[in-house]
Amino acid sequence: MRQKVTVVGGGNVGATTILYLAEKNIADLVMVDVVDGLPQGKSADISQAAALRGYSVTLTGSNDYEPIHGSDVVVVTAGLPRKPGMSRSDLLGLNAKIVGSVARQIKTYAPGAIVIVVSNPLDVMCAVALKETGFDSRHVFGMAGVLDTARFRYFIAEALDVLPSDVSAIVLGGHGDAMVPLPRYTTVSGVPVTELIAPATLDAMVERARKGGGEIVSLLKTGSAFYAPAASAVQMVEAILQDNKRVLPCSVLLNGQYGIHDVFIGVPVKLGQGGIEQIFELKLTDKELAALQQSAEDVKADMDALAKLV
Ligand code: A3D
Repeated sequence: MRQKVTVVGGGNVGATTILYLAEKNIADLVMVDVVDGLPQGKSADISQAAALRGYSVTLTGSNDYEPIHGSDVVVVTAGLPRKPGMSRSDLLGLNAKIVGSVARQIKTYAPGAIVIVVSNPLDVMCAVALKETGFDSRHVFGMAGVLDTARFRYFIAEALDVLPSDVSAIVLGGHGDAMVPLPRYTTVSGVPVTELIAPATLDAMVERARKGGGEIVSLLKTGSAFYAPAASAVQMVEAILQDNKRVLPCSVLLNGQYGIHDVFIGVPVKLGQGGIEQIFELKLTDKELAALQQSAEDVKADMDALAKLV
């Protein structure tokens, strides 16, 4: 039997995730959205490209959750995106309501699923999804580090005029401007990037990676990035479905690792059929650790702010 993936939210990120997944031809797909006709229309449109793009998976669009039954993975992209001038934290109250209601439906209709959260503010929405599903924390986590890392890798590749996939990097921390790219762990086919790029230039790239999401928001004006976010979510889905044990940065619940407790934050993990199969604890410098812990404090502040809203 073919595996099954549901994407909740059929907007920019959700529909692009479905399209990229269809092109991988690895799972039957369900798109759920509250807007009448939207998931049905987009699913039909993507289905009708099958003969041209060469995929054979089935696509179902729905406003209710019955069709998600038996999903192996559910990707949650439901919620409002940022507009210019907004921080991700500005989305807190509205998106918490949306993600909470989606999580309760997942619990009812797909209790065996692994849940990948994409909605912002990412790390707090992971906590909402974990609470409302009641799932094992190895089965609820967030996509942010893969995207933040992809941006950093691209900026480095662009500067060095090398293949972006040859750049290997790690970005730790919450999905916000305090995220922690680690040049010390960044290489180009094994060559430390610190030997290839001057420190000041590298610092500027770190800063650009931190603000990468905002850069796209200010260009688009009506929403936020979606091609690279969707590609990032698809890489995580593929790692789970194919059980290929990829080491990727994901937002996961920490219970003492890096001196951080009860907070979702981005760290490198092993991703496979069991979800988060291992959390890697890197040896950080005092400065890097302080930056990661500060980023965790920012996530905690958002969680406290949310607790006061509800
Ligand atoms: P958008 O194109 O507006 O799509 C959101 C979709 O969610 C719309 O089609 C809505 O109808 C739908 N929706 C709203 N409420 C519900 C609900 N209760 N159930 C089902 N569907 C619902 O936004 P987008 O796709 O650009 O972004 C989606 C979310 O992802 C936003 O919160 C973004 O901030 C977030 N996002 C996160 C990242 C990360 O790296 C973490 C990157 C890009 C976007």
